[in-house]
Amino acid sequence: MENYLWELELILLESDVAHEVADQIVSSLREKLKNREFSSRTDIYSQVVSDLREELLELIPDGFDLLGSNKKPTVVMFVGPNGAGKTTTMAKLAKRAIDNGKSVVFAASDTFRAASIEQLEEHASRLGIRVIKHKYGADPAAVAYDAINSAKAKGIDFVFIDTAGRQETNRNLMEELRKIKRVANPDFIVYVDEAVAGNAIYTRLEQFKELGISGVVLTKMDLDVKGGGVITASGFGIPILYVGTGQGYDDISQFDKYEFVSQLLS
Ligand SMILES: Nc1nc2c(ncn2[C@@H]2O[C@H](COP(=O)(O)OP(=O)(O)OP(=O)(O)O)[C@@H](O)[C@H]2O)c(=O)[nH]1
Ligand SMILES: [Mg+2]
Repeated sequence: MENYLWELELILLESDVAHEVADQIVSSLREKLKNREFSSRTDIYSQVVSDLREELLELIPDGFDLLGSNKKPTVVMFVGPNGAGKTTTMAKLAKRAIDNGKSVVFAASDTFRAASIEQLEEHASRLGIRVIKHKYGADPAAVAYDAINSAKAKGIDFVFIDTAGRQETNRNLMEELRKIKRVANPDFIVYVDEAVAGNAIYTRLEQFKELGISGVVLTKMDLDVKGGGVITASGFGIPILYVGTGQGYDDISQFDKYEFVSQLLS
């Protein structure tokens, strides 16, 4: 039995699952298998696979579609590391919302990175969405505040708040994000990371977790990924809501854990 579990731990690590989460899965599987009786080797193998399936389905929380929210406006704040795909994901979800007959306004609360406001405006003009913006270097929380007020005045369904991803020594990103949260009081805080980051998602998400993350979006699933990112992110008990599967606006889908686990174990 220990051999199987050891082999499984290696497979998880090779699939780029963070060791903290791999350990968690293997220990819990060991407990499940402890009291079982086996008559043959193949028996053990198939039991391990079926217990692993059950274990993964228990570990990975059920997702939900935040675009189903009927609160007006529903305020969603997007956070995550540099270059993970926050702005692109916001645009994709905005397109989805519009396709469902909803309206969206963007808050350009990344007032830090060069060209971030123009990038957001480019998406917005293609999608026919208004952007609430201030100047570069302005207070991101104030931008969010203005966007929410504008949405309230105009009866807009969703406010999507873009935020900066970069951390600089003289600027505390977490402090800034906490302030936006305090001022905007978002209904959802969405953590966006790239699936290709695999086990590295563990330390990154650990940093952002204190904000109170409602759900995760994993981008770049179209690139070569081994599934480790999904399992690692799930180790925090936070649901994965959507996966990004390309650079186009329609390259996003709701995450389906049953499909994911089936593919992983096939
Ligand atoms: N292949 C692929 N590329 C993606 C996906 N999502 C985003 N990208 C690309 O990733 C790059 C970074 O995306 P952004 O949306 O600018 O990322 P960001 O998190 O806003 O970046 P910063 O604002 O600089 O922190 C862009 O070139 C996107 O086109 C995806 O699902 N698949
Ligand atoms: Mg961005």
